[in-house]
Amino acid sequence: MRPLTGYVEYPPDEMLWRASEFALLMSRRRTVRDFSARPVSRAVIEQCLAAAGSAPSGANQQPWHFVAVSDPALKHRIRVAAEEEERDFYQRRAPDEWLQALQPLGTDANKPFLENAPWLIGIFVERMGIGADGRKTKRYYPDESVGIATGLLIAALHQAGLATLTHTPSPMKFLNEILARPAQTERPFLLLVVGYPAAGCLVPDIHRKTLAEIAEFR
Ligand code: IYR
Repeated sequence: MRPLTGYVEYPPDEMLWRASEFALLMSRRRTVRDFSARPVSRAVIEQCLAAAGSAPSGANQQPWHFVAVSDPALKHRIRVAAEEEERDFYQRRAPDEWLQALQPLGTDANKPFLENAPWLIGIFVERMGIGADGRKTKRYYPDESVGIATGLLIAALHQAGLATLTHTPSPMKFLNEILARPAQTERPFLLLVVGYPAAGCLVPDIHRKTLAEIAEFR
């Protein structure tokens, strides 16, 4: 154990102001599906990944791995593989109820953003470790941990002025192969598309639940 350092306390009025400012900032985040090809520097992505890596995790195992892809050839391979799965999803696998739920979002099997956007971040969950003796070691709450890290990553990218799309091609096993991640220990969690919104980008006219709808106080 060592003393807590780095903690900052704010006076109550400043605390409320900071909380409100952050809520306002995050209320401006929108998922975007139409990306500009404008490049984004690797340094920005690195800092946002560093923020993601600050997430709390089960037994501090930090069971996440991020693969940031800007290489056009790799992005092309990911697009081809994802669209193949998505065609099967939209044409065969998806139940009507699911397709109806997706209708307001206007999604389909075409995923041009997987090539247009400057960065794709493949996020993997380390489901187990391999000990020095080669035996499997347990991971605790890996999905919760990687979910929290992903939330921090999306918030960091948003506050840097970048748009994201949380993309979940299903199934996404192909990401292990294309991004050369060990399938025995890691499972793809999701693919985050990152960049600037395209000029004239449209978003679905959907609304967030109110505070009263999502929370209560007792
Ligand atoms: N993976 C598909 C379908 C899809 C599923 C959900 I749940 C969404 O919120 C959006 C899309 C796709 O990416 O199109």
